[in-house]
Amino acid sequence: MSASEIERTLVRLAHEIVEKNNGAANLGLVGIKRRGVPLAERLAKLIGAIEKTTVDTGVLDISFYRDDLSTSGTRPTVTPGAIGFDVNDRDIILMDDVLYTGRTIRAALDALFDHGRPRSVQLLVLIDRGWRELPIEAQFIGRKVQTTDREIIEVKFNEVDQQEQVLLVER
Ligand code: 3GP
Ligand code: 5GP
Ligand code: MG
Repeated sequence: MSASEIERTLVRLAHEIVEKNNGAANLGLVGIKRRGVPLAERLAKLIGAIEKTTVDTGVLDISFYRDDLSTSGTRPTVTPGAIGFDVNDRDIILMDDVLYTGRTIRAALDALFDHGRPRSVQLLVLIDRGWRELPIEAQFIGRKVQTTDREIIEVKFNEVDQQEQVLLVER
């Protein structure tokens, strides 16, 4: 995906979110570090422009909550209390760049519920690359790409990478 394809996809997703949620009044967007964060910020801007309002955004760092850390060899780190708004009774849209096994999202739900009890939680991903290991699906999807185990999705965002594109690459 080029920069303009990413932009058009995000515009479509913003409209889908507003349609499904009858506006933006109760929404809160939560990005999963790292590249879910620019996604949440951009969608908050787009939805805010459509609905002429401001949309709360927050950040989740889920590395502490993953269930496979023992095999990853890295020390877990936690950013405490980073969501920054009250999630109780809100309609929360979790955002990540790529959905794969679903383990990150399961962990993100754990982390989110430590902050309160949302009215609903919906999931947005830019790319669904298949290979789920848990019963987790996204409601808002940029693109579905069936990958092999030798392929990964390279996501580059200006805010993080100083370039803007999504590529399917060999490991
Ligand atoms: P992100 O945190 O910016 O979203 O999971 C840590 C990072 O490694 C993620 O970046 C993700 O984009 C990148 N990554 C690329 N391929 C893979 C993969 O196959 N598995 C995992 N867990 N992360 C991957
Ligand atoms: P999970 O397997 O838990 O669904 O994904 C783990 C984390 O790694 C998530 O943040 C997800 O966005 C990221 N991820 C998994 N596969 C890929 C991939 O192929 N490319 C990129 N960029 N990120 C990935
Ligand atoms: Mg990610």
